[in-house]
Order: sequence, then structure tokens, then C-alpha cells
Amino acid sequence: MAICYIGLGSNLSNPQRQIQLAVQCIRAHTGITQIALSALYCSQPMGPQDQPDYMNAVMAINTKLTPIELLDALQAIERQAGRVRKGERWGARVLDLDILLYDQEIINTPRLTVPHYGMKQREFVLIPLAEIAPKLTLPCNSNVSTLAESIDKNALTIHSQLS
Ligand code: PH2
Ligand code: MG
Ligand code: MG
Repeated sequence: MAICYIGLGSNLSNPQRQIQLAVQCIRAHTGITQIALSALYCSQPMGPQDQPDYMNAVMAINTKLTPIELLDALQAIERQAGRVRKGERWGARVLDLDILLYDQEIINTPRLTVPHYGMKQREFVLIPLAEIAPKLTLPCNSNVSTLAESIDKNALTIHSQLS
């Protein structure tokens, strides 16, 4: 069993509903058990500014899936939500499910980079992550709360609690 952290994001087609549905799909997977779920946060878009604000959350899970099996499962949920990959970097999306951490593993393959390459620079990842796992340390030895306290909040706000 591995402990993993998943970043959830959406800024199209009722983002709050997309995130709540994705949470339910992840919980429904037989190989995954939820350990913790952050609040739902409203965040300013990172990247192109001509796109709607995002909703973001982070979920902690226990899983018997391998990293690639987990990636396949999350991408299937993204597709089910109607996501089409347009290739625009940091562009608008119906649903984005990112593996942030898989235990303390470091994975560098063409399909998968773990820890997520941008997580230490993103307030919409670090702050929800610190909410549910303040004592967590990354493979690089950085403490999540310390990173979250020193990052620019960029107008990040708690929108609501997920159920
Ligand atoms: N995801 C992106 C690009 N920009 N901005 C916010 N606020 N939240 C995201 O999840 C996000 C983003 C691509 O994955
Ligand atoms: Mg992403
Ligand atoms: Mg992604």
C-alpha cells in the first residue's frame, strides 16, 4: 500500500461540480481509499490570464495501484469528465488530476514525473496540501507547512468544504 497525494483542478463547466464528481469517482475505485480531503479553494489562473479562475483541492489516498496504474485510473476519470487534450500549456480544462506524491518515490519517466514538477511553486497545491498533511516532508526534505507559509498566496481563498 502506498500513500499518495492527488491535486485536483478545474476551471470549466461548473468547476465546483467537476471537483466534487471527481472526488466521488476516485473514492469509488476499488484500488483506492481516501485518507483525507482538503477544502475547495478558488485560485487565480497560473499561465494564460484569459481563462476563468480555478477551483483546486488536494486528496490523500491509500492505494494498492502502481504509479502507472494510478495515472491510468486518474486519466480515465479526466476523460470521463469530457477532457480533451488540446496541447495548450496551462490552458483551461474541465478536470485535471495530478499525482503530486507517491510515497517518497522519485519517478522520472516519459509519462510520469513524481513529485509533481511544479508543486513547490504553486500556492493552489501547497496550501491545500499543508491543510491536510502539515507535517509531510517531500523527498527533497522540504516540509510542506514551511513551503506553504513562505509562498505568495495570490488571492487564494477557501470556497467551501467538499463532501
Ligand atoms: N492548472 C494548470 C494551469 N494553471 N492555475 C490554477 N490556479 N490552478 C490549476 O490547477 C492550474 C492553473 C495546468 O495544470
Ligand atoms: Mg496540473
Ligand atoms: Mg495534469
